[in-house]
Amino acid sequence: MEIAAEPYPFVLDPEHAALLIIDMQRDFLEPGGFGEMLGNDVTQLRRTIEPNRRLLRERGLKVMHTREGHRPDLFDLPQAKKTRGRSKTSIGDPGPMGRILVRGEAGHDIIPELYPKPGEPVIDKPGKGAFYATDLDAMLQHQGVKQLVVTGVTTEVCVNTTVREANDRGYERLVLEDCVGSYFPEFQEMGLKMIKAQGGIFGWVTTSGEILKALKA
Ligand code: C5J
Repeated sequence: MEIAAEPYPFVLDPEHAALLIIDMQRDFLEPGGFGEMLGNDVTQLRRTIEPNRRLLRERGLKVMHTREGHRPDLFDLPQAKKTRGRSKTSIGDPGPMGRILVRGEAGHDIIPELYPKPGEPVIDKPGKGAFYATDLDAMLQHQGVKQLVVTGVTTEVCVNTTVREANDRGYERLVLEDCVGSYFPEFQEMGLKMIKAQGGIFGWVTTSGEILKALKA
């Protein structure tokens, strides 16, 4: 199934593809969450909710979700990650929606609009990349997945890191530009340009409209 994409059409094999939705968590997307507390404009991320929801409704692909966060005892939180940013409130501290980026807390969970359905695995990851210290690679291999359709937030951080990790592991990667978001418009633009530059050095970029068109055909 050929999908119009940049830098050139992507040949999707739905039997061997999965939709990987990165970190659509309340603390990153919701007004009043950790992201907004740090001064970020969450509307830049919230515009991705509806296209992701349309994609999920179509149900043409296996679906996996990720969440960035840490064990309640924080044994998996590097000190360098905890102290970076010199913020008065950091990961593990009480935040507006429970302890910040700690598993089991309200803010760590996925937004209700995209909440995983039974049978859709959720990968809890302590890092930015979804492959680091998780069983994602094993799950993809056992499910015969060779292609990843990647959506979620944020474009230049967890999406880009995961796409690069997937590149080194031999997966093909298609990123949907209207379904990924950054708090910073310039990073959104550059984050996507970096993926598709040099003949698609980290992958292909298209829109949810193009993939939905192909899946419905
Ligand atoms: C993600 C972040 N999910 N920006 N995290 O991108 O810290």
